[in-house]
Order: sequence, then structure tokens, then C-alpha cells
Amino acid sequence: MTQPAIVPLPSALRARDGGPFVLTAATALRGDPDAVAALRALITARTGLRLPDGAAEGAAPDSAAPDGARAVVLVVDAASGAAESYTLRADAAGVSVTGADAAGLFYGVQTLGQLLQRGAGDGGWSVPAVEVDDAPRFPYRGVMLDVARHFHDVDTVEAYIDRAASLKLNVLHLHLSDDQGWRLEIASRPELTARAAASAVGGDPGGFFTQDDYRRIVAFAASRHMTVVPEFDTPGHTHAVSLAYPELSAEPVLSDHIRQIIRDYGGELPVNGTAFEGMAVGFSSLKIHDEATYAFLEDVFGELAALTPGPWLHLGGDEALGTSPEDFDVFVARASEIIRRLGKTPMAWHEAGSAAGLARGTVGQYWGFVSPTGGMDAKARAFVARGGKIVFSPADAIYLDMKFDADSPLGLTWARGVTSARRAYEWDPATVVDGIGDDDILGVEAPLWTETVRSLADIDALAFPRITAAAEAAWSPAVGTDPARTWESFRTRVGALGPLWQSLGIAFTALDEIDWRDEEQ
Ligand code: TNX
Repeated sequence: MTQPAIVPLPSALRARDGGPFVLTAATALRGDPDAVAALRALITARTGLRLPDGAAEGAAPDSAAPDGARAVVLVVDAASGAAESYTLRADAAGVSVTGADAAGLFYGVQTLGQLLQRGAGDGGWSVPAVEVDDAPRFPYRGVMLDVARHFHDVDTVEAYIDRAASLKLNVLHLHLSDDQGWRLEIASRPELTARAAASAVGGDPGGFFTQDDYRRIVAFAASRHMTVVPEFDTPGHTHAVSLAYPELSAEPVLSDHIRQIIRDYGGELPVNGTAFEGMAVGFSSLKIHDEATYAFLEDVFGELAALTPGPWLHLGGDEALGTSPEDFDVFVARASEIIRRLGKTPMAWHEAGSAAGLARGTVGQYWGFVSPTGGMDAKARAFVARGGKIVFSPADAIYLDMKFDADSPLGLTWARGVTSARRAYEWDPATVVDGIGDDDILGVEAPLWTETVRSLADIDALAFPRITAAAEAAWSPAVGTDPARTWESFRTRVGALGPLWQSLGIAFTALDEIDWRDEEQ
């Protein structure tokens, strides 16, 4: 029997007396029907076994049926702990997973999926005798997918949701607009998808979500206990708007910096009204002193709010180098206020902390380095001073689009060069910005920008295994508070997930740093 390996690390894991629970084709799954269905599917993917559906037979969770003791029992008990928490007990006599809510039970099922092991020699499957008590450190545990630089369709987004949810991540931030394309149908502004959605980086095909597509994504995410946070990036990153509503767009600002990026990466200088297929950032801006801009924001954020059940709408605000600092502050104050009046909590990249008029309670997303540079930490603190919290996405740690391998065409290198899983792991959210500790941290999010990313296989290759480090930063106890919250433990625990990922069809990169475990047969 090999050591149980759970990622992200749980709050408490203890070995129990007695032998493992042996899983067979006759093992009964009982209790909450959604959790039973999720576990059945996971067991089939992992082991090939097709278990009977106890819930469908109408068995009560605590059924006293003769085989009841040898069952896997999945229940929700609101009195059992904090939001999203669960307990798991396994030994030769049975397995029980109790969630404090449906999400907690779902996370317990994910843990159980990671605990399934092939028995020694006989090819059977078992769960080691353990007890797990587990709850998240932070309520917001996110991934971001950029569907603007390259469009990724509903199936791809759903596959990424499944992958992220299996690591107890609970937010999908969708970056729905950027210079290269607008990706969501807006009924009141039909030219956005009629004229501004067909392009992407490198001349690749674009695309967009209809509102029904978006509703499908939101519903699929909810079924995996994930909340969608949609972003329209403003006032910069808006070149695509100039293809649809040119009257809203300022002329591109072609700084030396932009010209250099275009020389380095190729492509044309941006021209309003013409699709931009390059990778340069920071040249475009909406017109700040034109009321038509704010009527546009009312329309697009208004429809987005109506489509989005979750509490957050993201207004972007990053790298607005085509907007003067004074104009940027005016814009951010108005945009955040529009979102607040729609009944949503605004969210913005950390630059927006410069705006004195930022709506109170706006959540800041920090994308600077683990050691802050250029006053980015002060901008993050400004959100907290206005009653907001911070989501940490330090670029040199958990930007999943940073290159693992200098020779791979996938990924970029601006955040301190070619990166590693170890770098993704060895940081703690509470030590990035002085003065911002656990109480002011909403959570952690790992963005995946897609300038170089065209397919689910590309997403997998960049995100896995590094996404697990972000999940552990978001879910697990702080660095230094648990002996297993170390790189050495992590590289072994992640290595144990390789066979599970293979069975789920995840095309991960087998980095040398990780201690990949071969499966016993
Ligand atoms: C910076 S960091 C960006 C994106 C790029 C990304 C590439 C931030 C908020 N914006 O526009 O896609 O770098 O890594």
C-alpha cells in the first residue's frame, strides 16, 4: 500500500487502524444522488468498474441493509462543519463522506477519487484506512481562462471546469474581451459579435459565446460548485470595440514600448477599425470624456449582470497605457460605480487601486510578482482601504501561461523567465503584500492567458501540473503551519496523481521536478 496522497493538502489526514476498504463491482454507493453520480463517474473513469447506483434503488443513506456496512455513504450534514468542508472516514468496513454542504460533499468525493489505489498484486482497487477532516483556507479559489486572444469553445471551457473543480477550485474567471476580439453576444450592442469577434492572435479563427452558450457554461460550472466571474476588460484592451463602435475608441497610442513589442513578436501596428492579431498590450483606450462610453458600459455590464448569478463582475483595468493616469482614475470610478449600482461587486486588476473614486468594496486582483515591484503593493492596499479584499495571482508564481520549457512554443517569459512547478509552489498569499493578511484576502486565482494557446491540449500542457500549486495556495493551510505543506511533500503527492490524470484524459506535462509514481498493476 502506498502513502495516501491528496492535492490540495487537507487540513488533517490520519491513518486509521484496520485494513483498506476494498472496492468491487458490487460496492454500493448510497446517499446524496448528485454526489453518488459524481463518484460513480469518477470510479468508472479511474478503474473501469461500473458500480450499482444505490441512490437510484432508493436506499436511505443510513440503510441497515445487510450490505450497508460495506457501502460508500455520501451525505450532507449542515451541522458537520464550516462552508465547503467535509469529513471522510475509510476502513475495511466502509467509507463515509460527510459534507457540510453540497460543495463540501463534492470535494470529499474528489478526495476519495485521489485515494483510490490499485491493490498490491491482485489488480483490485482499494481505499486506504484513513480519516480526513478538511476545509478551505480561502473562499475564492479561481482559475482564469482568456477566451479573447484565442477563442475556446463551450466544450473546452467545460473540460477546464471539470479539471479545476477536481482540485477544489470554485471560481472560473472568463476574460471575455480584449484587443483581439469580443467574445460574448450583447443583444443591445449587436455589432460587437457581428464585427469584432472573428479575429484572434496570429490570424487564427475567432468566435464568440451566444448568451445561451454563456448560460450553459454558468450552469455547468454551478453543477461543479464553481462560480463564473466574467470580465470585460476596460478602458484599455478594447481595440476590438473599434471594429464595432468606432466612435467609442480613442486613437491607438503607439509608444516606443509598443513598437518594440511589435518588432519582437511580429505583426502590424494597430489601426482602429481593423482587426488586431498581434500580442502587444496597452495601446487602446475607450474615450474617457464621452458620455457614449458610459452608455456602452451600462449596456454591456447591464446584460452581463442579468446573465450572471455570481456576485462579481470584473471591469479589467490592467495595463491601460493608452489612457492618461488622470483619465484612468476618472474611468475606473465611473465603471466600478456602474457595476455596484447593478447590484454586483466590482472586481478589477490592481492598477485600479490608483483611483480615489473606486467604488467601495471593489475586489482587487494582484498580478505583480511575489516580491512586489513598482508600487503594485500600494495599489493592492488601496482596495483594502476602501473596504475591498484582494485575490492574489502573482504572475511569477501562478501565471499558468509562463513557459516551463524554453524550447516549447507554448507560453511567454515576461514574468521572470522560464518558470517551474517549484516556483509556483513556494510562496504564501499572506506574505506577498505587507499589511495584507488572511483577513483581507478573498483568495487565489491562477490565470491562463492564451496568446500561444489554441486547444485543450495546449491548456492542459501549460496548466498541469502547475495548477495544483495554485489550488494548494488557495485551499490548504498556510506555508509553515503543517509539516506536509512543503515542496518535498507536494512533488510526491502531485506525482501520485499522474495515473488519475491519465485516466481522465488530462494531457499534463511530465515535468522532471515532480516525483511521478508508476501505478502498480
Ligand atoms: C499581462 S497581467 C496581461 C495580459 C497578457 C498577459 C500575458 C495582466 C492583467 N494582463 O494582457 O495576456 O500579461 O502573460
